[in-house]
Amino acid sequence: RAIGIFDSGVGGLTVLKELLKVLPGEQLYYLGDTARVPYGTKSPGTVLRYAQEAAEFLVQQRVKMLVVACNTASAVAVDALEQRFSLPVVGVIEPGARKAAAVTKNRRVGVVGTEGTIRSGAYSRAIRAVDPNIEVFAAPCPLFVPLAEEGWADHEVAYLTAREYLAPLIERDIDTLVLGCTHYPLLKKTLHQILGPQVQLIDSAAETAHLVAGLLGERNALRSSEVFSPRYFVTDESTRFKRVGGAFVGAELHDVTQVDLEPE
Ligand code: DGN
Repeated sequence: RAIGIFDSGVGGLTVLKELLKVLPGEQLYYLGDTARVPYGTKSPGTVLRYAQEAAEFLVQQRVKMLVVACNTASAVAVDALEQRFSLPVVGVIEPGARKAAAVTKNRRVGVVGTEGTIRSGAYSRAIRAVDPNIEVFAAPCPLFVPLAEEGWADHEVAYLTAREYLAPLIERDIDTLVLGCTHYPLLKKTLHQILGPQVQLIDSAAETAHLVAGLLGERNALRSSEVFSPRYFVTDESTRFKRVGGAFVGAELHDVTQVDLEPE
């Protein structure tokens, strides 16, 4: 049975890409709610409802596990999904938070994400649950999402935008920065340039893939000789998803089906 991954749109493909690296022998089903993206600016109640509908769809496809690839949805929906469905539910916040708490030396951690993710305080809570002595400084960086989708992650505009957003975090002398949004791994190079080599970037997508691999027994899957290509489901027409998503994954996306999540 497949692993079900969902996100508000193309961003969660950064998580899918990491999963493909560590679990090439697993069938992946990816649902991008492209008709209702973005989740990052919406209220927690709306995001929770969207996440429940997305999860319901994947459960109907008989997936064995749910990966909530969207940080905004992970921040508000993981507990509710765990209660509603009897299968493992993995969000992206916990793995990124744990890694950040493990690597910080000066116990000053920065978190960047969408408005919704930062407003929820989910990363701060998860980091401080590991070590209450860590100080967490958070900054919403909403413009990173369209910059990444436009293919401008390494462009001067991205650099100037990032410099504005990161200035308050640099002032706080952070030594670790959590990339708390699906799109932000694409900006790693730009963020490194601004923060310098002394600040470690934590990629929640990669950390989540490692956690999933651990849960499934990584070695068994890696020994599998069969390599599956993912199936994609989207809620809007698929043209833009294929174009922008293809650039996120670094490969052409085949097998994309449009579906309707809204109850009749
Ligand atoms: N996928 C969202 C997240 O990780 O928070 C970003 C895209 C969005 O919905 N704004």
